[in-house]
Amino acid sequence: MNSNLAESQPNSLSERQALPINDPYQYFLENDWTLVKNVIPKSQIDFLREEILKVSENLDPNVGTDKSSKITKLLFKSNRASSSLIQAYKNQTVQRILRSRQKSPFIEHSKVLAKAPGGNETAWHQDGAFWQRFDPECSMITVWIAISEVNQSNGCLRVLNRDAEDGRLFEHELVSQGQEKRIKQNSLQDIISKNPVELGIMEPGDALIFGAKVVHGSFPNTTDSARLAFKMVFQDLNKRPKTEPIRDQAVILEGAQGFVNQSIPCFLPRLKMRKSSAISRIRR
Ligand SMILES: O=C(O)CCC(=O)C(=O)O
Repeated sequence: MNSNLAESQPNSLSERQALPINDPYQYFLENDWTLVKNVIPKSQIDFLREEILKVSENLDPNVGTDKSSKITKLLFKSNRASSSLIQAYKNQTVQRILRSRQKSPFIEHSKVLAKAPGGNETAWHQDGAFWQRFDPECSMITVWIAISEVNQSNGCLRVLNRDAEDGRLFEHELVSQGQEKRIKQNSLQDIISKNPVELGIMEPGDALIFGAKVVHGSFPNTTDSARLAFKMVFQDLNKRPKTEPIRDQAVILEGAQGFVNQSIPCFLPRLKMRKSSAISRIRR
């Protein structure tokens, strides 16, 4: 857990609101992250939240943000829930953003991210530090969708805006019994002092979208309710190293406008999966 930043900037952040972003696509091009409003309509979000809550009774506050794949799989047993997530993927702005970097995006992985009441903060990190083997160019893009309201009290994301050091992947160290990584403390102090922190304050259905080098983390959840989110992480099929087979849970669909995960069984009949040819393409 990284307490240094929280201690170094407690008050400057307490009154802050989310940035108003007028042109999310342009903002992404300039900053490597952005916020897109309403990628899942409010009418569908309540259902998604209920579905997640049904299977989220035993969240552990000590793990920061719970990333159980069991919850994700259970969620996707519901056709209605999965349709909402397809809708988020097909959102015009989300598509423009993904396509600005990726010719053939597929879901490399997806997770429900539930922060329990009392859940710890998630330390400052860059996702690229976790993915170097299979995403050496740091080209993967995360679409992090708020399922509940997300604010500073219940553990919203916080991101650092780009600066002159843009393009660097910082040194990380393992924390939380090797389950998480954080940027090493000496680098962190330096980065934090030079870069503005922005908060991902979001309404249910909004999406924070960010590249693999964006320095980010999340606040602790000091409320009595779980903070719920869902993320889909996209990779360009062409950027996957030939030596790294697509993980079992990722399925490539040729000819479809996007690619889905094997842990989402309800997608498969609808989109007529052609897994074997795609995987052999990847392994070539
Ligand atoms: O959802 C959270 O609290 C943290 C998520 C995160 O940092 C990540 O997925 O990289």
